[in-house]
This record gives sequence, structure tokens and C-alpha cells, in this order.
Amino acid sequence: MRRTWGWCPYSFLLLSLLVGLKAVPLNTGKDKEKIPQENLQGPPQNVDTGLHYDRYLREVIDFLEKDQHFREKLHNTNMDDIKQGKLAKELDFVSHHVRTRLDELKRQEVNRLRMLIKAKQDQEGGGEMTVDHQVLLKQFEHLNHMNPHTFEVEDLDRLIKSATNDLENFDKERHEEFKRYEMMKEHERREHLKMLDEEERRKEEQHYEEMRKKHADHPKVNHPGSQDQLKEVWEEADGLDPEDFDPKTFFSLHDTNGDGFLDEQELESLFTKELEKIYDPTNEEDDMVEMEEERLRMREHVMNEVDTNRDRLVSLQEFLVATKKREFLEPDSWETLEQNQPYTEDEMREFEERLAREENDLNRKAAELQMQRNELERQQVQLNARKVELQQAVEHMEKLKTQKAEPFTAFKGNPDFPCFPYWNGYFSSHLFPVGENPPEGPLGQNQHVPAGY
Ligand SMILES: [Ca+2]
Ligand SMILES: [Ca+2]
Repeated sequence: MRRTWGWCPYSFLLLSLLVGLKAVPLNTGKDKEKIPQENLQGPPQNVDTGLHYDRYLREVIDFLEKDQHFREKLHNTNMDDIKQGKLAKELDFVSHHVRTRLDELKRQEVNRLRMLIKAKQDQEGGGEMTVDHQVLLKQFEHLNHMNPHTFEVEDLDRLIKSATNDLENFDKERHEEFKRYEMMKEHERREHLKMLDEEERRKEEQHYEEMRKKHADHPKVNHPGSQDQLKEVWEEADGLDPEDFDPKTFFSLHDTNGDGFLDEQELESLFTKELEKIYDPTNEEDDMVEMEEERLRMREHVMNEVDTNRDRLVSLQEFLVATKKREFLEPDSWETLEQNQPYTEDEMREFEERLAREENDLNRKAAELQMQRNELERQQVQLNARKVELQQAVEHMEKLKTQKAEPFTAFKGNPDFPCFPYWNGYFSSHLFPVGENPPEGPLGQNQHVPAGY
């Protein structure tokens, strides 16, 4: 993997955009080596922002960092100016070589998005439709789709703004997703209860209450980010003597990538000890999805308290200031997730109404499809019947042709030879639908053998 990030302590791009948001491993690891001091200012490696265009974002910044002019501007531009788009304008001054590489990166990204669109359509069964990729590319805001071949100032501006915006909404979306998960769980429980008789329902409700109480019965959870909480990690996860607790050493120990900051992922892994007090994957009453939501709540809480410059990273300075506060030394108790219902009854009602509407829509569509199917089947039956009639007509024609060649010769020239009502009647009833007259001509009009017989 590449390791070419230049280090710039004021860089919004490196500080804010490259925050690790991946899932956090359960174990903090007792065997972690202490990070040497000289590595504390090293660049972050292999950090994933969690955005779907993470790779493109990282590669663009990677190349821009190689340009001396741009790197200098990055050092000297403050975050607000970067957000306002001032840094993006400096793209006009980067070297031709870097610009060419950025054009290439953009073309690759546009191709990736096109493939994404195609894959999505194949999945939805619309693979044979003609697709206007240009229109569909509009949904991706992190590049300028109107100009798919070159990387311009607007592309960099869009990339910075999209990444900022998407990262800020990341946690919000996770909370919303969790809320929907909880409401669906409750909805399914209520639906299940409706299927039971009174006695079974009573037992089920009783069991549910027991499980709820069992889940809520756990050792005291320390306030996230408090001295008590960190000391417990120090003692139990790091295996160190609580008497030796030292905030600066603690910070170095848990800055696992050695970049001089505690990022969101590093912070979240500090809460594993607390979460294990509440959640055990082998217990029926402990839902591990809820555990991850609790971890997110804890991390957000600590970030709000400690990250004073709001760059989504805790610097050593910020950390040390926080350890002097009253909340660190004498924290309030922490309200765990089960003490906070994630949705209101109104929200639950709305959710269930929406589900019912969606179900009705699906049922209506299914009924329409069934009707269409019945109609197609009816038409198929008619077509089959018509096919059989035509087949019979052809067979009769063949038979008549044979008769024309043999027995009919006996009647040749005999004016008393009876007409062929059979022909006329046969064709009008078999070849022409009811109500339609056969075409004018000897077969339609004459009841007699055509001339020559
Ligand atoms: Ca770090
Ligand atoms: Ca900070």
C-alpha cells in the first residue's frame, strides 16, 4: 500500500477527511507495543474515510501533495478558506505532470461510476434499456460530470465539499439506520404477538420483560472519557498498574497509528471494556447491533467534550486539557442505551403506517400482475385453439387436393355433379372468423365445381 502522505498539521484534508470510520475490533489488545516518540508526528496510513469514493479522494490528495506549490498553499490556508473553495483555485498552478495524472484519476472514477450505474441497473432488471449515463452521473456530486475527461478547479472544490458534508452526516445516518432497525424489531414483535392466543401472548410478554430486565442488569458503566474509564482500560486492557496511570503515556499507547492524534476509530476501541459489561454475544437479551450504537454514542460524547477545534481528532493538547476538568475526575453516571428509547410512540406509529402502505402497494401490484398473467393465459388459450383450427384446415386442403387428383376425375364434365357446399362452408367457418365474410371469388360464391370439371 502507498505511503506517500505528506504531513501538514493544518491541513483540513488530512486532518478531517482522512478519519478512520471502519468497524472497530472488539479487543484493544494487551500486547500493543508502546509507540516510539519519533513516530508521533508520522503521517496517517491506510485510513479509510468510509466514503464510497474514498480511493479517488485519497489518490487525488496524494498527487496534489506531490506538487510543491500546492503543498505550501495547503500549509498556509486555514480550514474555513479551504471549505470556501480558496484552496481549489490553486489547482491552476500545479505542475502539468500532476494535472495529467489527476485527469487520468478522474477518468477512472467516471468509469467506475458508470460501472456502478450499470451494475445497479442489471440488478434491477433494466439491463437492456438504453441508459443516459450523463444524466445518471448527476447523482454523484463529488466530481463535475459535465466534463468527464479533465480534472478542473470545480472537481477539487466539489470533492472537498462533498467529503466534508458526507462525513458530517455519517453519524447522523448511522443513528437513523439504528432507529429504523429498532422500530422494525418492535414491529415484528408486535405482529408476532397478534398471531398468538391469549395464554401464549401472556407468556411471551412475560419472557420479553424478563429479558429486558436481565439486559439492564449489568455492572456500573463508567462515564466515557472519564478518569475511571481510562484507568480501567489502562489496568485491564493494557495490563498496567493503576497507581502508575499517566495521561500522556495513555495517549501514546492508544494512538495506535502513531499520527499524534486519537481518531474516531482509536477512541471507539477504548470503549470495548465498558461495552463488554453490558453485551455478551451469547446472551439472547443482548443485541450486538445495539452495542455498536452504544459505542457510537460514547465516541460522539467524548469528541463533543474533548475535540475543541472540531477537526474530528483529539490532539495530545486537547486530551491533556480534558484530563484537568472536573468531568474527568468526578463524572456523572452514564445513561446507557436501554435507558433511552431511540424512538417515540408517534414515530413508531408513523413507521408502521408507512410499512402498511408499502405492503398495500406491493399487494396491489401483485394483484395487477396476476390479472395480467390471467389475461395472457386466456389469450394463449385462444391462440392455441386458432392454431389447431388452422392445422385442421391445412389437413383438409391436403386431403381435398388428393381427392381432386383421383375420385373427382370420375365426375369431370358431368354437369350434374353436385356443387361443393363443403368447400364453401368449410372455408367460411374455419378460415374466417365469425362475422367475417369470405372474400369474393369462386369459392365464396359458387356452389359449383370450378370451370374445367
Ligand atoms: Ca492516531
Ligand atoms: Ca481536535
